[in-house]
Amino acid sequence: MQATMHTLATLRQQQPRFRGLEAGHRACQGCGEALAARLVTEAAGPDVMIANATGCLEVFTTPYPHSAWRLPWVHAVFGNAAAVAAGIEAALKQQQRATKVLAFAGDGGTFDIGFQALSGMMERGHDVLFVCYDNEAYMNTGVQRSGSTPHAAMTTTSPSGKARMGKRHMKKDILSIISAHHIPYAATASVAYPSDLRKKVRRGLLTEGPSFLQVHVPCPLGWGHSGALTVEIARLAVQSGLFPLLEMERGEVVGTMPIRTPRPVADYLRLQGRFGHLFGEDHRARKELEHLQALANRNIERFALRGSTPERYDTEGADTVHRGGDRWA
Ligand SMILES: Cc1ncc(C[n+]2csc(CCOP(=O)(O)OP(=O)(O)O)c2C)c(N)n1
Ligand code: SF4
Ligand SMILES: [Mg+2]
Repeated sequence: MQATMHTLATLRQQQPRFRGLEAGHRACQGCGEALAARLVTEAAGPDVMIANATGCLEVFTTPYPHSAWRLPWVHAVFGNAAAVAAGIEAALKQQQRATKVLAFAGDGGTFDIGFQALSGMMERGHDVLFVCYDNEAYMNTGVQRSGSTPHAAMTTTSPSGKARMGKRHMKKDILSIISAHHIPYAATASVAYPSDLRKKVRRGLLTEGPSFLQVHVPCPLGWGHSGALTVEIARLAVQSGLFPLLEMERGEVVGTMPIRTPRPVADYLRLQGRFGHLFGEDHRARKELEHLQALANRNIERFALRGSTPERYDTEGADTVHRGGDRWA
């Protein structure tokens, strides 16, 4: 039997799925952001353009002269991904082209420095899907705290010691701030639930006007865990109620992923070095743990997340292992 000769090009042609982000980039092992970007671009398909803010995703995919992107992609600065995406969208509209526009940014490029550009883009009604890869700190520059860093998490600028136990302040409720713009579609997603994530990307892209997706992406380096635990940790964030999966239309919650059996927040926190000080001898630790548990309980109550019966689409029934995206012609 004659062996088929494969080149890299023929192997790629035979791959059933579209891959917008190619293997061979320089992210850390187990990087949740890299996995999420792959899933987002798989779901979005080839007819898109991306404006990407400065941050880990930009840096590990494009060390000059290489690029891991198989899509039209442009680097925006740290604070203006939404403005660049809005400009691209306006130009495409003028040319009467149907290509969709995505903006990518980390939590720093969304919650903090990128927020005014994002707010303006939403207020002007641009047809852009803004994806925030939320790893809860400024990872690219060495793990500084951001407006998204959770209360009590340790970063290089919110250390734990005599004066305080990690970050003093609360994680910003970005979804509420976004929903105050009354945009047609906003949602949260997690790398632990890829089918749910892909569905939300498609919904965002099908929506006319601005849409927003906040994806929870563990960062092994900044969170202090093994890269092998990325998906498990992301899943526990959802199952504990600390990171609820929601969909909103024009500011109203229209969908949630029910939690079948809520897990204690301690199960999520103790796997991560950034919360290690909460499990030592320090007498302040118990109070902090109670506080974080209360935040999770409040989410479960506020969004009525408690599932009463096992459902296919809940935190245990939802597809967490099915891999691969759509086939694109
Ligand atoms: C105006 C400006 N200030 C600071 C920086 C340095 N800087 C580049 S990326 C970054 C942090 C990015 O954090 P985030 O948006 O959360 O993305 P991550 O790297 O965590 O994915 C910082 C502080 C910059 N490039 N421009
Ligand atoms: S530092 Fe974190 S976000 Fe950046 S590449 Fe490594 S794992 Fe990914
Ligand atoms: Mg970040």
